[in-house]
Amino acid sequence: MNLKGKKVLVIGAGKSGVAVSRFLCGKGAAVVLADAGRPGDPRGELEQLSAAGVQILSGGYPGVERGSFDLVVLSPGVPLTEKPARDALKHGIPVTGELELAYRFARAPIVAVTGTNGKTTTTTLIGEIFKNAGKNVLVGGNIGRPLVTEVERFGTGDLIVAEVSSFQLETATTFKPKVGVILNITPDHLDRHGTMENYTAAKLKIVAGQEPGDYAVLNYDDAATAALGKGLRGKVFYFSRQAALAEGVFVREGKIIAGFGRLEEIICRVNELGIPGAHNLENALAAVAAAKVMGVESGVLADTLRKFKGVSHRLEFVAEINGVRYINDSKGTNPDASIKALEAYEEPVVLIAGGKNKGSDFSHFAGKVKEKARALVVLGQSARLIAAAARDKGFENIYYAGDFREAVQLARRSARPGDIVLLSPACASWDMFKSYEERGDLFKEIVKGFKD
Ligand code: UMA
Repeated sequence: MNLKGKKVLVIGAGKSGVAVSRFLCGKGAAVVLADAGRPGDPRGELEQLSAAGVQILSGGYPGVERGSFDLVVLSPGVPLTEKPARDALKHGIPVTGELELAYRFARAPIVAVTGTNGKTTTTTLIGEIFKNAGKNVLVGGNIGRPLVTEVERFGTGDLIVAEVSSFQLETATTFKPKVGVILNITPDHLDRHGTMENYTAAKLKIVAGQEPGDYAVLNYDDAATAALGKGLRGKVFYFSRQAALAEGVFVREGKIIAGFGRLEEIICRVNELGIPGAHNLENALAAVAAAKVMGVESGVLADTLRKFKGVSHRLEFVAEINGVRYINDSKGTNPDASIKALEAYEEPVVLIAGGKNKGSDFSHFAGKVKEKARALVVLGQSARLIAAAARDKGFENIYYAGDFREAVQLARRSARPGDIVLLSPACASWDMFKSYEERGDLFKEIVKGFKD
């Protein structure tokens, strides 16, 4: 891909757009970076880009006509229905995204991970496994580190482990990882994708372009995901928590086993895993499968699985105060993720939930609240929707919080010694925060301010 002298329009001046603009600039392209909003510039990145010759437009987009641009690059948060994307496609100007761009410049093989939930944990764990196996590894993507920033520093003997979202896959065209992992597919981002079919189609792109010699690692227990294995050209390697597989990674008698036809290898015992919950077992099985098809030795795998303690904002222990344990699961950004968080604990839970509504249905989640929670504190754009769903299930111990700080205080007051206060909002953070990280960090700060 020759970018020298090309006129490129980048839409969205967030993490992705800034990284893409810097990359394109380095390749000698003439870059216009446009944002519908008015993004701040706390780290002076936009100022640096501007000094490097990038034209920055905020509060709207420039017109896109035939000949005005050679390429349009969308940030993941920008849908294909935005005007510059529609106009570009109308005029035959290619539209792409950061994932595809990074792929075109990648020399290292890629292990890519998608799924509605568990992406970050699994990506991080796979990264750790390969690091422990002695590989030079780039871990990036949707996890918060745009691949394009560092992709060229990694050679054919190295490895890229990428978390990829449905948003990023939507603009991928030739992206083809050596190993593509799909963890699960449950309703999420329906406000963006419209239907489950569209959302699934975006996820499928991670393995759709694979060829013989590539691997598709799929969840055998998740019907929607398992079904995607039909008709792929890459080799399908399943993982399962529930069924013993002739070929794949599975659990038998409390042990994680990798099976290759008649050959079986015991990796370690399930109860040796350092991350809690059935969903994390699935993440571990997926990571083992991805590592095994790439030839990682079982000893390295077992060692990493025992040491790995999970990622921030995902069932992250914050503190124990007056016998109450506070858990930060700010990354629980859809109902299914928060159901899994609730299922991970035996103790009564005081749950803090609510945030930006992404078109989710909260009824199943509300059933789990009724089963597991002592109290529910709701806040944000979807507070009333969640409260109504809980009431429909016969759950009445609900508190409305005006802001985030009040929500944590209300949860503290409702909790009794032995309880868990769990922040797992089942919603995106974008109605009140810039990101789930900002939301989780504030939770930790407030909790750490509580005195015994
Ligand atoms: N913007 C527009 N027009 C639009 C929408 C947004 O101009 O139609 C502008 C906004 O005003 C803002 C900028 O675009 O200034 C934000 O771009 P973005 O939403 O793509 O966010 P980035 O900061 O670039 O972060 C993106 C991913 N964000 C999203 O997919 C929403 C980050 O994933 C990712 O870590 C980062 O690129 C680096 O690759 C976050 C995420 O929430 C973690 N992902 C979703 C998820 O995991 O559920 C998919």
